[in-house]
Amino acid sequence: MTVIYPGSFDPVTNGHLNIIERCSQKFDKVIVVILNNPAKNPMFTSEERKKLLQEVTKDYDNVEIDIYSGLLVDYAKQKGVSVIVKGLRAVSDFEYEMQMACMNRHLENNLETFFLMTNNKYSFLSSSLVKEVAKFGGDISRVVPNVVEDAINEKLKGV
Ligand code: COD
Repeated sequence: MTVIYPGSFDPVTNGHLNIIERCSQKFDKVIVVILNNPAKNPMFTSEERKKLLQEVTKDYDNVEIDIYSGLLVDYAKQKGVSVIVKGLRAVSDFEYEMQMACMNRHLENNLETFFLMTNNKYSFLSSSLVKEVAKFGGDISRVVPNVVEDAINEKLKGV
């Protein structure tokens, strides 16, 4: 079975990577797609996010990285995939994720969303917090891959 793991990935964290790794072990193919979340103002361009995701997933043969501009349901239809995977960190994620899952199924009846619980180690982790900690000089070396840490620091130098 092929699944789609959608997100902003601005940038990819060890929490995202853990979900990707677990999906790659359970499913035949995982398409990680970078989409636009209108509520967020990204630090990285979609192409930069794609490069970082490609770099940190290069050891997984069944993981593909893509970018799409538009509705997730349209992307899924285009790819012929009917299962979306999302990660859940805390109760606070639940309401928003449930709304999106229901709206996506409302738009495309055949589309299911499977949820994977975060690994406890990463339950506190989000791209936004990582960027905030880095901005104020905190240590992010244990929450993102090295290449992502370097990319964030590079961006912050340019601010
Ligand atoms: N542990 C486990 N899971 C995690 C962790 C962690 N530490 N961090 C993040 N995750 C999960 C999130 O819960 C989410 O499922 C996924 O990883 C991606 O997270 P983000 O933060 O990178 O991405 P989001 O939440 O901003 O993604 C939102 C989308 C871009 C998927 C959404 O806005 C969307 O579908 N946009 C396209 C337009 C569309 O179709 N809109 C209608 C939606 S109903």
